[in-house]
Amino acid sequence: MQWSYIHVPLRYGQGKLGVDQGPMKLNELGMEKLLPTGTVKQTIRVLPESEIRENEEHLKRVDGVLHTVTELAEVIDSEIRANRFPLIVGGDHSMAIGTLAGLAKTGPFGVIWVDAHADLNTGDTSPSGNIHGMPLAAAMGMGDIRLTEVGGRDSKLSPNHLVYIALRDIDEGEINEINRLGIKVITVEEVRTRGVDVIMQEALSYLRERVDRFYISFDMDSLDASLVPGTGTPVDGGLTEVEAKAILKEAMQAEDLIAVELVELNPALDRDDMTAQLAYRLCETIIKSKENLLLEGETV
Ligand SMILES: [Mn+2]
Repeated sequence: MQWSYIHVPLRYGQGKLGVDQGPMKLNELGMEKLLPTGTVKQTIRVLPESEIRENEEHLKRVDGVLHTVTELAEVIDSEIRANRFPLIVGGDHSMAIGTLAGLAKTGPFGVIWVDAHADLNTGDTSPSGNIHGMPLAAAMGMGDIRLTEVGGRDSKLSPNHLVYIALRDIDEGEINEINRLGIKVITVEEVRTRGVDVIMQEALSYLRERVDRFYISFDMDSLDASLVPGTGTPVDGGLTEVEAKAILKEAMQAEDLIAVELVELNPALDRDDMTAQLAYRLCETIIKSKENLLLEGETV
């Protein structure tokens, strides 16, 4: 299996400076050494700020987001078709509009979304107008047509092909949608009381009853706020490092996993690189688990 390492230095999906520096920070910490020989590396283009024209209150910097996710969708499509395994690092979570659209071009798939937030807002329900809170709505065909039509008109994701893990800061409009659509949610409490092995087996069986492959999108704010000062919207009551690694390890060892994404590392907000170092260790777990370089029970 050949890896495809994709940088997405996008920050226009939210308002804070610095999240665009996440991918380069990981490189500084030594990502190049972790990547297996033969990995194909590329960086998705991002518009310079001087070229951003749109700043609609309900969809901020939408042209900046669209520019990058449209290209990312094409890249993901071609990498999957080339039989490579994408590791996509961001960047804010609006980039997932591109990942989801690109994967959809290659057929149906399931999603494990590890995040404090549901990212299920539309321009109409979002309190902030930040597009990083909208990727799953867009993929399900909800919201502004410019976002839902990235990578084609059809809906990219079915609500019952999605499992949330670590959700705990949900907007009212999102709660209504999760209930209406019947989306599966696994809380931090369940991860802790039932164990990662059990909840991951449950998540994977749920998806496998419906689709034959899946991807995992990991937002740094799924971790507890005390561990991740270097992310834009930290939330208390999140995952421990051990839990996060165990979730990633279980996912990476599944043969039907087709891509992994790590988002919302913001080095400008970080304290002594602690969030960046943690993100780096998660990448180490991601790569070594798939390459079978971890010993049984070891989580790096
Ligand atoms: Mn997110």
